[in-house]
Amino acid sequence: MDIIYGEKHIRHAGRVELYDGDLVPCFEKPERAQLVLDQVRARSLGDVLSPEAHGLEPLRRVHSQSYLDFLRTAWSDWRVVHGDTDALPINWPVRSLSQRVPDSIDGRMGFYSMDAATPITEGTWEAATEAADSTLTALDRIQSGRGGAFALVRPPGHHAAGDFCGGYCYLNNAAIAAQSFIDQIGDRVAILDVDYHHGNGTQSIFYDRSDVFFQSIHGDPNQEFPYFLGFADECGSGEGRGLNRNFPLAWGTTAEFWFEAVDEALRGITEYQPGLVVVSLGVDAYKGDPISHFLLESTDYSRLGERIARLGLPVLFVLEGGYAVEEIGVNVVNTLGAYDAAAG
Ligand code: OKP
Ligand code: ZN
Repeated sequence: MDIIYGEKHIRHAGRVELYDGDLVPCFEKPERAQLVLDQVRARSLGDVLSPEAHGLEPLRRVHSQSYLDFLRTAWSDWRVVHGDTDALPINWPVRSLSQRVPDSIDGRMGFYSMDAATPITEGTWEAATEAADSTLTALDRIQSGRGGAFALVRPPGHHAAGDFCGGYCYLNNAAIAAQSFIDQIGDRVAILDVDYHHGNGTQSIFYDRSDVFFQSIHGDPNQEFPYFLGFADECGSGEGRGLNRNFPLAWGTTAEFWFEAVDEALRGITEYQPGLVVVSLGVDAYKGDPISHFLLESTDYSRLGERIARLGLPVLFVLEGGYAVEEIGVNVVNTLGAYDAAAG
């Protein structure tokens, strides 16, 4: 399959995130994408192509203009006040607080974010927009009949909602591509999110929509980030009722139970008959992941790719999380290689 990879992601390299009460080096770092690229090349997965610019319009279809304006200007506004450090929020407009947008950059950091693990740096806007462009370029390749495609991107996207960043995510790459497909083709999209964390951003963007079927398999939000979305009783609303499905699983979940959820989700996709499947491919359900608590083996990712191929549908794979840098490339390419082999 075609792999889309751009180098601007290197410009997004946050220094620290707030983690278990400490400021620690960011888990979501440039090395991740480089190690995936190494494996893509080592195993000759396919042609590695550069992203093509698609402009801001596809981003506007998913994110609010005010959020995009914030993201584009946040670091330079922050720099004026705080100097040459990464921008991090520290206060959020919860419950009884006002939902008006404050003037100050500190206030806006909290307004447009959900956690203190998602720093905005000098290169964040460039990297995030390039990731969206890569994902849209991967979609173009699929539409020109090239089979599956892989957007090898960072920063990831599935926690980013219409108007906030969080969970290392700024622009929702998977949602932007799904919406672009709908705008161009008018057919339905199924999104399967296998990242260890619930894809709260993607869920919220399409929650009331009948043209996008979102399913996520993840750590139970009673135990795990993002804590405030991803429960099993979130089924979609209005026209989207029945087209949102969550599979929250406990810490310690092994492949046996994880694949029960995968198979159930794949049955749902077959029934829905979409024109495109987008896979939010985080590989942090892997047993060696430093911030996660599932127990998948590297070989399980080959099983995943094979099962996805059996759908017989065009599939756009988008990289999300995965922090065990030794194995992230192996796990990703196991998935994609097995998909290619089984899809023929
Ligand atoms: C991003 B992606 C829990 C800390 C959680 C944020 C995790 C973001 C994951 N102790 N910090 O879905 O891989
Ligand atoms: Zn994750």
